[in-house]
Amino acid sequence: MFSFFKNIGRQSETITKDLLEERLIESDIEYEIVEKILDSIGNKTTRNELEVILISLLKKESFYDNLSIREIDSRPLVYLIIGVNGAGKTTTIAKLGNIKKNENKKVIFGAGDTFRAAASSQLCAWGERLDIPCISSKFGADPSAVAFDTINAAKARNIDVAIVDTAGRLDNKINLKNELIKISNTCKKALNNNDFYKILVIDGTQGTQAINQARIFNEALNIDGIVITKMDGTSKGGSLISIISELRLPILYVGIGEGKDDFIKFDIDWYLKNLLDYIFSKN
Ligand SMILES: Nc1nc2c(ncn2[C@@H]2O[C@H](COP(=O)(O)OP(=O)(O)OP(=O)(O)O)[C@@H](O)[C@H]2O)c(=O)[nH]1
Ligand SMILES: [Mg+2]
Repeated sequence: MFSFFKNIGRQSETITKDLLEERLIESDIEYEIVEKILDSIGNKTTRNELEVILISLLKKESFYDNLSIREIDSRPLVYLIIGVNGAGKTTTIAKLGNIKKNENKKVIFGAGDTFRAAASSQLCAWGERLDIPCISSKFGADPSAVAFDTINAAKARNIDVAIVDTAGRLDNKINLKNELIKISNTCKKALNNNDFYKILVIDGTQGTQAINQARIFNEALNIDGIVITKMDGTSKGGSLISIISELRLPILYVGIGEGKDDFIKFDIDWYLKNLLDYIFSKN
């Protein structure tokens, strides 16, 4: 079975269309994409031929041209973290904060999920463990106000990176999309119109469902990049293909556990190599 972290072993030169179909399905690639791949090959395929097809799904126009996040060099650098309920946003904020801290950056957290009573304390508890200050407000407060206060605190305390949490779900009366647009506008205002990153967190075990949700978030706010969580909970990495090929957004990190260090930088060439190794493995 295709696993992100396993070494696959001996490789075949070519494989038949039938075996290719089997392996693509096994690795959790959406059938629509499987069909697209199968349509572009003959009865057999080589690794090189398949690599070209996958590259056209996963990269920009050329092999050397990866999807990458746009450069923003304003200070404080703000990350607004969005995604559905339970995707792993708060944990991702802790992991990202930890990485930035290890790069000797001063970091602050903003507990912008005021919808769930325990959400603020969950993020601020991470802040305590990581020695990162955390701005929070009371349950039910306006999340935009928390974002505003966090950015202002970052400015006042000369902090490099501010990471703001959001709720994945809101009261029916409040439209999540409108709320996210409001927080986003507030961040921009607090930054005197400077740009900031909007990062979408997706649960990697959710497959197609996650993509549908991602599409909605991306329509509401133009997302800059994606973090895929819980890849330790699935041996299959095929859902990443759908996410990249459909959304055309860079994947920044992959979550591989619940701890602060269970986070790896995503490398598309490494991913592609592992996927091809699996598809062409002899066993
Ligand atoms: N195995 C594993 N678990 C993860 C990973 N990332 C997050 N989790 C767990 O998934 C659960 C939900 O994570 P949270 O970070 O609370 O998710 P959230 O998106 O903030 O959830 P809400 O605040 O309810 O919207 C927690 O139990 C996390 O420990 C990961 O990469 N691997
Ligand atoms: Mg949360």
